[in-house]
Amino acid sequence: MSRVIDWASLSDAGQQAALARPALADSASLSTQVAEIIRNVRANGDAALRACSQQFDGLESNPIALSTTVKQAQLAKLLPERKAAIELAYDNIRKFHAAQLPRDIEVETSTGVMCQLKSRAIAAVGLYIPGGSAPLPSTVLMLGVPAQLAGCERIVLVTPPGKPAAGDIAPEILYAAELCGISEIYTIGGAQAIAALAYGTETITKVDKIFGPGNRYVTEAKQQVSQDAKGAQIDMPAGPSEVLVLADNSANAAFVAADLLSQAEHGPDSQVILVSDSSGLIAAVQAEVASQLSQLPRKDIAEAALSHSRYILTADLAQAVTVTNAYAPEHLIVQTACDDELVAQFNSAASIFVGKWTPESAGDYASGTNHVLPTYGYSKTVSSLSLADFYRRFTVQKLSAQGMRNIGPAIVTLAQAESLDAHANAVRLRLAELTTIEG
Ligand code: HSO
Ligand code: ZN
Repeated sequence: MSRVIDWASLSDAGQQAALARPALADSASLSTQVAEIIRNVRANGDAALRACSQQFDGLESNPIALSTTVKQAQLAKLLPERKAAIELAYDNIRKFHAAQLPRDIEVETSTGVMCQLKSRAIAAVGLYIPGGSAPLPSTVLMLGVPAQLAGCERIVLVTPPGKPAAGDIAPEILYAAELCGISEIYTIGGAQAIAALAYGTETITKVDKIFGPGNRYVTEAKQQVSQDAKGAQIDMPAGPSEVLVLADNSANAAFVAADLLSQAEHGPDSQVILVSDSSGLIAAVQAEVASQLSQLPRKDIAEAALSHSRYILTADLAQAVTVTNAYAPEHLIVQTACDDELVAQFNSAASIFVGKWTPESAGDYASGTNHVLPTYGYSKTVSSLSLADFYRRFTVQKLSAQGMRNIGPAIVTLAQAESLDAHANAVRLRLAELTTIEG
């Protein structure tokens, strides 16, 4: 169990260290390995993908494209209560994202000068759905619902091949995909899947933008393809998942512990932090964590994450808010006697969960908000995934003769100030023509 950090007793450097994220280890060799996988997929297409399935997933054969027959056979296994739960989550996520529909705007900035801002769906998007220790149908909904609402022409889903056969994709993933109108599904994962989406192979046509969480290889591959103009855009940078709970002595220690553990079970590198002005609450939460942990099937993973968890005692709630803002957590849960007052003071969390009835699990699955969020402190400037991420925005403008008369002289002056004479001429010629017409 981690020791309690007394915030007020730390130096500035100590405070910074207490909130530091783990260094993303081994990045030089990771980036070389990933670059080699990408090179291989670009050079050898499907054959490279099949070789990767053999090497990394231990599969003798992988047809890559999921067939309708295999899909139907998997879907038949879906339990009715799971189907209903997926439908409830789908409806709420759809409602919340449908309300985010961008509207085109048109503004006449000066008389005769019309400026428009328009949004159009990105044509082809690729959704990466992790397999690994837990397949995540909820992530299909978080990515698939906005892609569907935006009206992307192609929505491609890739997910690791499954065991023992390549088509063993969880029925929950397939049903969530079906609700989102996704029919193009490929059984590949890892950096090779990102390479295939970004550059295309014989079977997979390239996409414009890649979304979704993944392990270190997937994250690194997304970074690399996004830096290549011939590659693909990506949703956001990513690091290990995090939760910070801010609680006072009015909080329910069992609820707080359960929330910390729900993040800890995601992976050994998950970040879990409790900030409180009450040493009594911290002690109660630590006791609860110990007892709840022993019951968890994924206790080994959670325990590994908890070994670098932090319990921070602050002098008061104001200091707790300062700590929270400095850390900039991906998920922030607040359970105090004055939640609403505190919410107004948070300035850097990606997704905030307010009050004892609002566990992170609500937003992870079914309340309607998106669970694809910036981690690793990026939430200071990067936003949580929203409908806007599935669009590109562009502008349209049109000047009438009157518009040219109105702003032309100012443009000439500015062009001269920048010593860009050709720019000035493009306007001068027109102003001269207008004088001729007017006689
Ligand atoms: N907490 C994860 C999302 C998730 N949780 C999926 C359960 N399933 C990252 O926001
Ligand atoms: Zn989660």
